[in-house]
Amino acid sequence: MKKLLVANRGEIAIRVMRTAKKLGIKTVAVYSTIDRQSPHVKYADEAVLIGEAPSNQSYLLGDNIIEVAKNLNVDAIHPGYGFLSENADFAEACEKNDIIFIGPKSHAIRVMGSKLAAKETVKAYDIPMVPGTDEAITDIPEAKKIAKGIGFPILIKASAGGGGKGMRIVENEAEFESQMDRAISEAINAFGDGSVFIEKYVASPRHIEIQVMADTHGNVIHLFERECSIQRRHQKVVEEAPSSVLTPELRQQMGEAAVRVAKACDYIGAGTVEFLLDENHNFYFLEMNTRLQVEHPVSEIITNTDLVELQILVARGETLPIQQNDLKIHGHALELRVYAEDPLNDFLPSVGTLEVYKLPEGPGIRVDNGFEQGMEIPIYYDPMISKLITYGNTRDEAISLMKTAISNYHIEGIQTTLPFGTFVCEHDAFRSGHFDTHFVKKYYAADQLLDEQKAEAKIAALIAVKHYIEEQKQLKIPN
Ligand code: MV4
Repeated sequence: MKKLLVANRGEIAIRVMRTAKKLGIKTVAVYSTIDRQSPHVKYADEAVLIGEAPSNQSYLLGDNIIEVAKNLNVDAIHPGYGFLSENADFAEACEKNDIIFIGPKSHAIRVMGSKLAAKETVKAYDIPMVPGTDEAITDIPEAKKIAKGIGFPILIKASAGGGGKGMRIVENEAEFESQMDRAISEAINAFGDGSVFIEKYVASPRHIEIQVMADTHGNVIHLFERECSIQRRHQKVVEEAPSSVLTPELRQQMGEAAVRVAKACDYIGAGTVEFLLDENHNFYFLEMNTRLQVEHPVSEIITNTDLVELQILVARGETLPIQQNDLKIHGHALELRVYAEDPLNDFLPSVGTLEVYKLPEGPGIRVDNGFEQGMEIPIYYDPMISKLITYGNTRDEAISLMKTAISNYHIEGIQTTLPFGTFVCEHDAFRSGHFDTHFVKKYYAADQLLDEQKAEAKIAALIAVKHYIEEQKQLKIPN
């Protein structure tokens, strides 16, 4: 593999190219008109304009990207996350054009893209699943009987959904039919596929996911878990590894289950198996994400690995250089997603220019960044600017360093989720580890930040007064 094209933008494009450079592989960036001056374009050895700003006229045009790759003699395409990363047709088109798609085969992408096909595929592999139906519901009265058997509340999920899209809670029997009708018509509208199924609603779960890695020789390993319960409307904001609730036994059981899920779909490369963990520490398979995820750095840090490097080795047909027994957890890592969103204003996108943009640095701090001072945040794409990652020997160390790093991250011109990160790091529920996926809804309101900011302003004012008094004293030294 001599030349790699990254079909993405922002921090992930740079992240992938960083490892390609380390391995002596030439890099090609693609960009839309609005990204002409973006860091990912400057960072690459070559860069090609592929279209207009809207992603359906640029980053989503698989055929154009493959044309560019062929013209430049590209050996492999890394799709990053989002955009074409979970597009089975694109993975197939790469293969047909003799370009390595850095990811699993299209079969695995397709199977996991359908929640019902996924359940069907892993069924014979002894994977715990939430009680429910495993076929598309066609007979609503029959489904209602099943729902009554499971007990309300239940959840209706669209097979083509995922990541929280196409879900509906049904609180009681009386609203079953109407919610079912709505769920089906929503699924048809959103995904062109009205297949839905039902599951028991797990009321206060934690979201725990297992990182897996598989080579083309049948070796599959897991790289432990990430805890991703701190999310807002299915958008993760803070992730960490390891989770503070898993025992070594549970970690091993979940890890082994994740490996079986990967084996069930002949998985190749980096993947993530999502589980729900209930209050009694029962775990249930939810779905598999067939890409490198945003939050992969926390796993890299606690396992001392480079997941992009492993992806590339596996894509070249090499055997995984590490085995399960080589892996151990080292310390603790935290990640805060820095979004151009205003936590004081319902997390609305905050548009504008990065008038000041200075990254924190130092031991235990990693920033995966896609922007620089003076740039505007385009409205066309995901509003994530960077990921602030901290790590230490213990969870407390990582949290404390996160607070310091946030205060040394200087952003002016737009509002960001940095102050929200401070809120999380200072919250007792987070610090003690007693939280679930309802953390943000349950504890966060804008006035929490305002109170915190007022307290900080007060301290700043006191320090200023102290300085002033000291200065006055020095001025009054008699000669
Ligand atoms: C659930 C659930 C409770 N019970 N399934 C949301 C994302 C998608 N992967 C599945 N999701 C959920 N499935 C059952 N049977 C609760 C969620 C859920 C959730 C899961 C992970 C992280 C955040 C979440 C927020 C709300 C709901």
